[in-house]
Parts: sequence; structure tokens; C-alpha cells
Amino acid sequence: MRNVYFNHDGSVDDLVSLLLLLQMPDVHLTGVGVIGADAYLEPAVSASRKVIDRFSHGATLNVAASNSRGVHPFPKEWRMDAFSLDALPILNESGTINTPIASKPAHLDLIDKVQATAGKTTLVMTGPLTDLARALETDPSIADKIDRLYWMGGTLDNRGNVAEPEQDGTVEWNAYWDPQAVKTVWDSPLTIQMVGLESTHQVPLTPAVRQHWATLRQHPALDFIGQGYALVPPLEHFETNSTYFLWDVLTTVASDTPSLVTTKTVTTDVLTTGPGQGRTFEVADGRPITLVTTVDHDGFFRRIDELAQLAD
Ligand code: AGV
Ligand code: CA
Repeated sequence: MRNVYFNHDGSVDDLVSLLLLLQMPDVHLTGVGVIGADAYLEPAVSASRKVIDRFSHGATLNVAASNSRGVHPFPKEWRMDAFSLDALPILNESGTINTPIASKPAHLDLIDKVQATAGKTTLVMTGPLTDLARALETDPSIADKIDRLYWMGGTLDNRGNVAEPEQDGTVEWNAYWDPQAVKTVWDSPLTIQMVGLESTHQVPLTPAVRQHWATLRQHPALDFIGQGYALVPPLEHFETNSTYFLWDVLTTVASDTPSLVTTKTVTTDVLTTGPGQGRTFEVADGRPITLVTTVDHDGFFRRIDELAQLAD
């Protein structure tokens, strides 16, 4: 069994990632932290607890709420999705929540769970890196107990997904929310696998993908996935600022089934000031990371189906 600690930010693909992590036969999920970045914190924490109640096969876990604050807030419209996810009937059949809230904020919970776990822990993070940066600042020794970080964030091709004033279009949102946190993690000894926008472009949410999930809705986890992705815009005629990709799900599934992606080692750095702040870029003599480059599209979607059906 691999120990995994998951820190996410409550968007549709973050919660689907949580659900899938709970199905992976070789994963022992040791903890979950939620940061109020791309979602309001309360519904994101609540929905996470309900996903664990409904889909964890009885494993006991708790959910730590983050008190981290970002530099550049996410659009309110996107953050509202967590209220809808939290209200989905499939998460509310029992009317009660059993999974407790952890006693400490997410960055301290991360330290506690990593230190209390025998052997090493793999980190999967699908939001900003703020909680990890704060954890490393509080207790740098956790780096010795972290096997690897899988992070959804950044892009190395200068095609960002932030459409806001005072930035230059080269930056990915999770990096933009807290650029200094990315730099702090880059300056740490952790082994990093980055899933940036260049690979997630290969797995857009499309009407065909939605239709496929609709035909499988007799499986509760695929019903949840279909309901969740019904809240957000697919890639139809052309890509807009709001078009959804399977960003976090690719990161999570690739952490468990590496054969679905190809990777390359690159040396990189992070900008923390000016209109490109949060930009991750290649540079000779930079910090080595593993970048996911291509995805087996059909194999990826088949793996989601397989994992989700383990929740039946
Ligand atoms: O940049 C991708 C990250 C992922 O972690 N998030 C959404 C995913 O959870 C931010 C984001 C970028 N574009 C978005 C985002 C959009 N159109 N709607 C909601 N969130
Ligand atoms: Ca996310």
C-alpha cells in the first residue's frame, strides 16, 4: 500500500479526485486538507466529508480546513460551485455527516499526518501550494518523509489560463493564487511531478464525455461524476476562459497509473513578481522536475470508469 495525503481546493475535479483516490486499491489515504481557493471553504470541507462518508468503503479519515489566504482570489462564480456539489442529493441521502473535521488547520494537519505515518507519504495536491509551503517552513524535516509531490499547476508553454488584469497571460491559476508558495516548494528538496496545462489540454470535458458518463449512471460514483461535471462548461465550439478540463483528475489518476502518461525531466524556475508572477518556465540549470507531456486519452477515461465502478 502507498500512503497518500491529498490537499485540494474544492472544485468539481478536486472532489472527483478525492472520490477516485478512495477507490484506488493500492492507496492508503492518510489525510485530506481543503484550501478555500477555487471554492468557498465551508461547502468544500462539507462536500469532502460527505464524499468520504459515501465512498470510502468504511475507511476512517478526517478533513482539515485550511486557514491559508491567497494573493489573487479566484472568481466568485467558480468558487460558488462547491455549494452545488455539497447539495447534490447523492451526498445527502443519510442527512448526517460522520467524517470529522481535523483539529488543526490543513498545513499543520499535513505535518502531523506525514510524521505519524510509518514510511513515506506521497502528496497529491490539486490546488495552490500554500499549505505545503507553510508546512515546509514550519517543519522542514517533513521533506525526508515525502516520497514525491504530484501537483496540478503551472504550465511551461507560456499559455496560461488566468484572464485577469495586471497579469500577462502566461500563468496557470493554482500558481497565480500564491506564486511565492510555488517558489518555496521549488526551493525545497522534494521530488516533483507537475501536471501543467500543456497535458491537461489533451483531456477537455466534452459533450461526448458527459454522454458516456450518463450511460453509466447506474454506478453511483459515475452518477456523482456526471452530476458534478454538469455544473461546469464543456469544450463545445471553441475554448473560453471557463472551459473545463480534467486538470486534477489527470493528476490524481496519473499518480496511480503512470503508464497513462509520458513525462520528461526539465529544469525550471518560478517568477514571483511583476505581471508574470506565478509563471513556471524552463531554464538551464533550473530546478529539476518531472513534467507530464502526453496522455493516453482513451485509457485515461477508461481508468476513471474502472476506478469509479469499484465504488458499486
Ligand atoms: O487551473 C486549473 C485548476 C485546477 O486545479 N483550477 C480548476 C482545477 O480544479 C482553476 C481553474 C482554471 N480554470 C477554471 C478553474 C475554470 N474555468 N473554472 C473553475 N476553475
Ligand atoms: Ca483544483
